[in-house]
Amino acid sequence: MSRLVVVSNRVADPRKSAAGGLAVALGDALNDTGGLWFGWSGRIIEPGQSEGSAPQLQRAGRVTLATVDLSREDHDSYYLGYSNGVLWPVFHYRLDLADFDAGYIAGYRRVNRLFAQKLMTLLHPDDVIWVHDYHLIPLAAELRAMGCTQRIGFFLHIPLPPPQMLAAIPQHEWLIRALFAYDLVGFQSEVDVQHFSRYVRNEADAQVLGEDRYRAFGRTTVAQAFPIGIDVDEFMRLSHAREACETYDTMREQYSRRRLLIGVDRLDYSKGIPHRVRAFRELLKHYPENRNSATLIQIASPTRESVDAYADIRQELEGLCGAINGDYGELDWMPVRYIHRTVARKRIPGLCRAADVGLVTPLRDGMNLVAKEYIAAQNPEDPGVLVLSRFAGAAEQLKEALLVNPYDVHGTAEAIQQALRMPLEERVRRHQKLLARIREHDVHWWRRRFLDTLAQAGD
Ligand code: ADQ
Repeated sequence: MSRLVVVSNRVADPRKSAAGGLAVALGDALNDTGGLWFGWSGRIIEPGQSEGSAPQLQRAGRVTLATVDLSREDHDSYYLGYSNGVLWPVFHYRLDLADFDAGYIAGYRRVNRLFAQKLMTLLHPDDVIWVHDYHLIPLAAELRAMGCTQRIGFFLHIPLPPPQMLAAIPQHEWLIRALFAYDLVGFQSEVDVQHFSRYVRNEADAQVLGEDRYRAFGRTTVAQAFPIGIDVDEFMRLSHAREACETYDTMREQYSRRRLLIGVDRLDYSKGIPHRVRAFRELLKHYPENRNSATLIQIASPTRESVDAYADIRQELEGLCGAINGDYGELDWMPVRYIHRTVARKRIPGLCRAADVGLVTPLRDGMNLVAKEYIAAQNPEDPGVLVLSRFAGAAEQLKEALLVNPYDVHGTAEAIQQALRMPLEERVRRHQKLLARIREHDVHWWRRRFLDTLAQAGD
């Protein structure tokens, strides 16, 4: 059997917990198969310090972690600059937040070349290489230029925007051309595939060869949707473990007479957290029965804090939560509990199970795993209700959630009220369907389908 080589910006010990969808999903996938996981070590070499030349290798169970360090300059232009200052906002439809500094692209190219050079020294002839996410779009093109002939697949964890929006990136054509160096390109949702297909037909005169095969730039690739899932069984096991049960009991005890709503996200502007908090304020305003009762717990883990847009959203959110607590709070009740921290992974299922309503309302999201975790954590005999943004990739699958437009603050408040009042029978019916769906398309299914398709692509 060929060895699986996973490449992503960061690697993480798959035996430890992580906040971030990619780390969680890849950790689960690699734990099953074993293999090599290659990426940045998280270390930055300051000017004057010397860089190690060979990748650092470390064993983590069945997985070998191979990491390289980055210089300060490369980190700033590749990671903060091009990846998170250009690609992340534009791919999340936020041209207004993009910082098109012409200097970033050189660093992005340099780091992709560096990754390719270092990875080449570790490859075996029959390896299958699986590259992840927007940081590494040109990696296969670099590897091919160095003579790599192994099968290479790419999976984009974030959305692909419509062609007109993609075209705002000065290097858009170069980026899409680079995707054709892969044998298979995977997206989260059908909408993303449609955007890819429209882009390559209109901007690159691509021929569509059938069976999701596209020919352009003198190469053929296959593009398909592979909606990522969670490890449902593992998450359920976690739900019944001591930490989750403790968290559940504490929450239910503290909020015994109250209704609980939960949001768990990285503090990212794509997640729509301020819109969600405004919707909650609207709920308190229009449905006074929820005052002194409904409590929103919003957990938002710190992320990318040295990018300006992230500092702005943090300030906005702190102001909003403070204002709502000031306007509606009582001596013994605060409407919003905002926690700017990463919660231990083992506690998340307990929190989700204790919540009557799960709020997953991103303005745009590739998939959103929290939506699936919320479903997996529920008590099937008395489940909570998922309120889900129609702009999350997950909405293509999770039709029995209450789907909302997160920009419509009033409409979202109405959906929350509907969730809080939903009769048990309807909650159970919806939950059963949602659970069946996330079980069928779990993380193991996702990995198998991607790797099986990659094995056949290019034949
Ligand atoms: P993310 O944007 O990181 O992932 P998401 O899919 O929601 O988003 O995954 C977040 C993961 O981190 C979940 O497992 C969640 O439990 C955990 N997490 C989030 N906030 C946390 C907190 N405060 N404390 C502890 N844990 C926390 C990207 C894309 C998504 C896509 C995934 C996987 O943006 O659209 O679903 O990759 O492909």
